[in-house]
Amino acid sequence: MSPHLLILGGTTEASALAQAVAEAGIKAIFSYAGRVAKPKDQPIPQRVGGFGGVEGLTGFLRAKGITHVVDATHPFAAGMSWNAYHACAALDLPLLALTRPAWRATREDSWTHVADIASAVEALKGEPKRVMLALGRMHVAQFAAQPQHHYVLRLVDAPDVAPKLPHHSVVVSRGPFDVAGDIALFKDHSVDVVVCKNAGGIGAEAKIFAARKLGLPIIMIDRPDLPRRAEVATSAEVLAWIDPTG
Ligand code: 3Y8
Ligand code: NAP
Repeated sequence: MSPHLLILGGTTEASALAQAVAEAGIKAIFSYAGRVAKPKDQPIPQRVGGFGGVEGLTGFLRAKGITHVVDATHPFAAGMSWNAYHACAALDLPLLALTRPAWRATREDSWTHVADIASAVEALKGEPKRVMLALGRMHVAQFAAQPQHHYVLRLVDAPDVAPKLPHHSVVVSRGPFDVAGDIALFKDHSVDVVVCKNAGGIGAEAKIFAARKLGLPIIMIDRPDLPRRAEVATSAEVLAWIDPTG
């Protein structure tokens, strides 16, 4: 039976895989959660929106005759990854994760590792600072617990309601980002500290190099627990997994 792939997307690597799959002529569907107004267009059929939990995903996989699932979601999209793991186990479907290694601090870096968003908020206790919140939109409200800072918020879409932070600036910008741009951003906003997730990958790493160049400390949120599943780092490995005969 010829393969029919579901790519759970939303990352630079997922988009690269969609390109490779289109070029290889493999039948596939690309899936977005629908978190942003206009997700990037893909060269293969795409769908937007949740599936309705494990049950909804299982039903989708059956109805579409999906033969392979690639979890190419962001390392912090743990809910989707766990749902994919359980749905594929229920249907005995092959599941592969397309992941990217976590960033690692060098001797030139000054990182404070924290376990989650709440710990990052806690780590911001103290004197007012100018804080670059490179976390997107979904977790901004939690930082109202530390209202003394001026927050620089980088968001994919302009917020429809003003963030509930007394002192903040909004920068509407969708990545992938570049080092020169992030250095300029940090300088223009006199950033003192950067808060980010250990996303890994190339689309979000500019801020790591920019902070290093400017000697800025980083509060680094470590990754959540993800299911144990087969993992690869490149589109070529995914294609080989789908068709080992090449
Ligand atoms: C909807 C789909 C591509 C994919 C591009 C990558 C790189 C640029 C860097 C900073 C960090 C952040 C955020 C980020 C990056 C890539 C990648 C990546 C971080 C898009 C996209 C979707 C999303 C969802 C969005 C979240 C938000 C997180 C902004 C597309 C552009 C902070 C993650 O407004 C919202 O609700 C935004 C929600 C989940 C995290 C959050 O909590 O707000 N990504 N980002 C996906 C869907 O609907 O399924 O249009 O491309 C994808 C990308 N965002 O092919 O070019 O691969 O990581 N995305 C983080 O890393 O911390 C920005 O500002 O430095
Ligand atoms: P999440 O918390 O793991 O997932 C929450 C729910 O959103 C899932 O249970 C599922 O709903 C739906 N969902 C998530 N990803 C989906 C996808 N690719 N296709 C269809 N439904 C999806 O997810 P998240 O952290 O909000 O991430 C959402 C999307 O943004 C993902 O595509 C992810 O790759 C991308 N992204 C996230 C981050 C981040 O920082 N979290 C960063 C960059 C990109 P149902 O249960 O109804 O199926």
